[in-house]
Order: sequence, then C-alpha cells, then structure tokens
Amino acid sequence: MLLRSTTAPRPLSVIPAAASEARRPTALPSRAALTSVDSFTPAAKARPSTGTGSSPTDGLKDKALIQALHDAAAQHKDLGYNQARKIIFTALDNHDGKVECVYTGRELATDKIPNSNDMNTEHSWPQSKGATGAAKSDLHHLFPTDSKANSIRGNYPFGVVKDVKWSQDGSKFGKDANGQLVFEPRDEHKGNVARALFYFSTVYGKPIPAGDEAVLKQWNKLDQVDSAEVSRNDAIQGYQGNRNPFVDDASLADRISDF
Ligand SMILES: [Ca+2]
Repeated sequence: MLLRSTTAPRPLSVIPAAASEARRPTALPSRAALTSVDSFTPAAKARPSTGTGSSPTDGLKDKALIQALHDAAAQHKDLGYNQARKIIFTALDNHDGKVECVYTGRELATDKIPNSNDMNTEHSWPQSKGATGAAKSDLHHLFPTDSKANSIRGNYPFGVVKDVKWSQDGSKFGKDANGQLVFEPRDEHKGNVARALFYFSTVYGKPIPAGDEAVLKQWNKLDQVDSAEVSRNDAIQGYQGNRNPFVDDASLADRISDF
C-alpha cells in the first residue's frame, strides 16, 4: 500500500526502449513481447526510485524493507518455462546471435533453445530448493549455462571454494573452509548471483542460510552492477512486468540483516 500511494506508475511500454537502447540493443524484447505484457499492468509500478528524490523504501530496513520490496516486485507474469527458455536463448541473453554461459564464458551460436546436453538453463535458486511454479520460470534468477557446468553446480549452495575439485574459466566447485561442498561462480557473475538470490528470497519468501548470505553480500560488493545487468533488468520488466530491486539499488542488501 505504501508503495502504491507514493510511487508514480510507469508505463511498461516506454521502459525498455528509453532506458536501455543505448546500452545494449540486442537485449531488448521484441515488440510482440512488449505488446503481450502491455495488458499486464499491476507491476508497472515496480521500479523504485534510484535518484536523489524520496523512495518508498527510504528509512526501512530488515523485515519492513523485505515486505516493501516484496510488495513492489512479487506480482508478475508467469511466462511458463518453455517461453522463459525461448526468451533467454533467442532474445534476452542472445547477443549478436550468440549466447554465453555465465559460469564458463563459453559461447554458443544459436537462434533457438539449444540441445539440453550442450547448453541449458540454470536456476540460480535450485528447483529442488523451491524454484517451482512461477519461480521455475522467473527470468530474474535464470541464466544460460554450459550443461556440464550446470550439472556440476547441481543444487549445491554458492560459496568460496578452498579445496578445488573442478574449475573452468574462473568458476570452481569443491569444499569451502568449513568442508562443505559449494559452487563458486567466476568473479564477473558473483554479484549477479547474489542479487538474483536476494530477489528470489524476497519475492518467494525463502530464507537464505546465514553462511551463504555473508558470502553473497561480499559478492554483491565485489562484482557491482554494470550496464549489461541494468539492461537485462529493464528487458525482464518488459517480459514479465517486474524488476529486481537489488539491481536497481545494490545498497538495499546491506539494510537487511537476515534474508
Ligand atoms: Ca557481474
């Protein structure tokens, strides 16, 4: 209610073109996709203020902040899994005809959903840990990955690998300092993973274990939001009608002491 009363609605149809065209044109959704989302209006208010003006989350922290962010971001269109994958491989993460694995950097030239033994869709929040229903198809935590790297990550938590059992192009799998098996994405994806999981926890009401949370908050600072991540957030709003507020304002995570 707070957000609804203080945040001016922003028409979906103007956002991707105005906000991201100059940054990364290939990330823009197709006109057909935009049109299909135009009729879905409830989440059009989702973008929080990132300027110097007041924001509906000003002064909030912990549970109150989680609730406000949930109210702003949770309502969105469930694309369905097939459509979500099609968007990822043909538009959202397809740049100049190629899709890049977020873990290894391997590129694949494709104009369709690839063979799942080659490259597939990573659920940053694993399906086995709650990414089911609409969450299974929520683009904010889905990324293209090399199928082998995806399989090695499995549903292990993210963490800092000390005893390396597998590594490729900066991503690692192995035991952390406590002897727990964890997956460590390459540096340039560490922040993206952190912000995706903060989003997931907030929108779907899932807790993040304390040890994982400490690492993710470090990664949120280590790998800061870049123009490609902003552009992807813009484009996803065009498809499913909501934004990741932790990308819009990376400082929000540190105002939440326990996800
Ligand atoms: Ca990054």
